[in-house]
Amino acid sequence: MVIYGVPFSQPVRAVMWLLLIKNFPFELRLINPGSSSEGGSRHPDYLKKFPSGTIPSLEDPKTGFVLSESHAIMCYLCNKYKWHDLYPSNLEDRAKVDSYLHLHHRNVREASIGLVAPKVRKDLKFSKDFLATSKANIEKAFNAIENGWLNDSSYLVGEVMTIADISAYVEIGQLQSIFTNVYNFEPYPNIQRWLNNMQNIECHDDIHVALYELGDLSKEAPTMETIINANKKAFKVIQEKIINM
Ligand SMILES: N[C@@H](CCC(=O)N[C@@H](CS)C(=O)NCC(=O)O)C(=O)O
Repeated sequence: MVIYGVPFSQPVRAVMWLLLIKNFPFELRLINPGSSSEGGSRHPDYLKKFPSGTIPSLEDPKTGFVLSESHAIMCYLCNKYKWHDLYPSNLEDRAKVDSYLHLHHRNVREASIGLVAPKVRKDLKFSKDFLATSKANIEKAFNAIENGWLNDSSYLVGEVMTIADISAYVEIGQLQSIFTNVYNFEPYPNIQRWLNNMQNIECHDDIHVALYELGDLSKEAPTMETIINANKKAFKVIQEKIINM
């Protein structure tokens, strides 16, 4: 199985984390998000296979099957390989996982757009209104998670971690003080408890090497060189992990 993307990307990390947890070998092909140059997600060669021009994407070289969208990829892999521990076969539990996966877009996903991207991409201009709307969406989503999804359970859908938690964590987890340190989780004790649980999930550290490398972004933006080196180091760690499977 080939996965296209870079380790710093949140949805790419979600797909790779699932594959590492399942000890499932894959090839990571580096694709630069948003770039229309060769090797970029907006280059005509990439767009021919993956018209939405985003990472992650999956390609099965045996069948020629191609797929974009991290949630579709994770559900497809879980269905194909019957990973029902992470994507329940019970229809009601599965529907709850799906419900979170749909909610994630334009809600929890705003964490990257409204809190991390402005710190990392100094070349992009975000208007005050855009950032304020984004922050309001994040707060609304975090309140729903704090008071609803995690109110009386260890994970988003009950007592067992699912792909919903993987997807949520790559987005919310990146904000913690051990990584970018751009959000205060004090008002959210249930989310803090869940973040601590997720830190103990296997391969957590391997999948977050790029973030450990970038470090605290609350005061200073990383240079492009730091970002490139962080992705390179993370790529190497993931390659080693796959070789040793
Ligand atoms: N909903 C998509 C989001 C993918 C996404 O936004 N990927 C970013 C990188 S983190 C990307 O490819 N951006 C480049 C672009 O849109 O041109 C998913 O879950 O896969």
